[in-house]
Amino acid sequence: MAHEELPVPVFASLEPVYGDDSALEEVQLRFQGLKSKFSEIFGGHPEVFARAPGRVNLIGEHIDYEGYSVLPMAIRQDTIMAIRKRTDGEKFLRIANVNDKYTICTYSADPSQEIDLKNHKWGHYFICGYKGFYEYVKLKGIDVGEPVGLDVLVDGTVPTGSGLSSSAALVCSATIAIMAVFDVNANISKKEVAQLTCECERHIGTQSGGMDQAISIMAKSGFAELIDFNPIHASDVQLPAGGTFVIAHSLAESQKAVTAATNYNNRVVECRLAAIVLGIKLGMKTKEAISKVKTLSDVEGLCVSYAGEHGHSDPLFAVKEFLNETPYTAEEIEKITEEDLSSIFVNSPTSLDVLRAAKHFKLFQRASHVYSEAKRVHAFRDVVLSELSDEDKLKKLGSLMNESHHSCSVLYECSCPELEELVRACRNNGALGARLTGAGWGGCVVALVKESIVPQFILDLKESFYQSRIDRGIIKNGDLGLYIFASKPSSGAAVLKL
Ligand code: NG1
Repeated sequence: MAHEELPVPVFASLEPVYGDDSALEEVQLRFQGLKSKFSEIFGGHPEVFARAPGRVNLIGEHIDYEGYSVLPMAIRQDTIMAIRKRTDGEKFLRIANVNDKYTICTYSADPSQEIDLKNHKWGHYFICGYKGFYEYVKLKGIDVGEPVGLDVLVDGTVPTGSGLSSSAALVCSATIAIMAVFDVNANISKKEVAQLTCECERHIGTQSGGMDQAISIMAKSGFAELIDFNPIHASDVQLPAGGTFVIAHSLAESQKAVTAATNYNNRVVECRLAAIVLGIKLGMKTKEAISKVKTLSDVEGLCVSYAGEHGHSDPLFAVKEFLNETPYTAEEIEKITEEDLSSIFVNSPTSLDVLRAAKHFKLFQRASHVYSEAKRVHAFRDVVLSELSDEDKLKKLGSLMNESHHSCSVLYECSCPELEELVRACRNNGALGARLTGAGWGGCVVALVKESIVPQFILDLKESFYQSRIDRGIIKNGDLGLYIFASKPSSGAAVLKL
């Protein structure tokens, strides 16, 4: 059976998840710590544990929500969780964290509760999984009885606001912990869990695309994955020998949920508007375009046919022809759509927030990024599968990463000064390619570096980027390993019965 058709695995020891190298001891201590803190806070023992990793996206940024394939790999850093059902009739969810920075959050056990988006709390991510779980079992007609109280303790090592998907690691581990404690996980495929957890995370108010949850659930140790959507499908990508991905934090924290209206969701809305305008210009009836066209992939066929009529094959040909480079005002778009933007997005409160916050819409730039980035993902995979030598493959992959960064920075405008400085520093210190990874506006850079120079690369990057920040007290010298590290593709989510 295909890997993604299997359920999330259940293990009785840590080795199948973390391997048995020197780091295993550290993980064992972490789980022991989780157990003892659980009994300190709640008394007694957890019934089951769950873990879900963060990820680094190698290429394919801001295109998952447009329906295009992406190419991430899971990292070792993860969120682990201990959980137990209450048997005393108490109907509260108590979500605690081993890190005192995150104070205990208490919620009712009512799965239909609304998440208070205006008052952001870390525990909300657990509730995303909780609500999504109940929606799923209701839809599938699975009886899990009346809601009961839950005691939960979380320990996360994915740095937050870093573009490494700490939020998805938390949502995914919450969802599979809840599935495991209600004993329904054995009948649900990873593919379904990936789809479900993506829908779960949307409860936090970001219109996220599904890449992070898909890789967190479906990752395989040793492989990056090409993830396709609609339907979700993962194909293994074996990266060429001799190269290592180094992840480095720009130290600018990206607060995705808080800045959604001007950043992340703004881009989702701009892409939809670009797609609708293209649809209309390419001959769709206005009403039809507005109701049917959700993403740029929906009108790619029309763009390609138009390009074909003019001796081209690239959808960008239609973008250049039909979208203006100067930003559009809402009124200018409304002249084309013959409908108010607020009525187009009437069913999406988070999009209405975007419309209220936006001054103008850069349709040409966003569509150009999406179509070109989608092509780069396939070019990346084609290089990996090609007959080139490993050395030549690595060079080409590095160039594609550089092109991707340029597009994110100039066309999609999701970079920031710290990320730009760090990308430059990586390239100056010998990276074959470097780019922002994840949503951007802060967070991490991923650099492709020849394995033989990794230790020197890290030292040089410390000197050129981090030392001045250590001197200014922004980070501690001893914590540097949290902000810059090499990463191998690691394994996906698991349930642990220890
Ligand atoms: P991060 O970097 O984890 O915030 C976000 C989205 C992805 C994807 C990337 C940009 C969520 C949970 N994740 O990732 O789906 O769109 O941005 O490529 O919203």
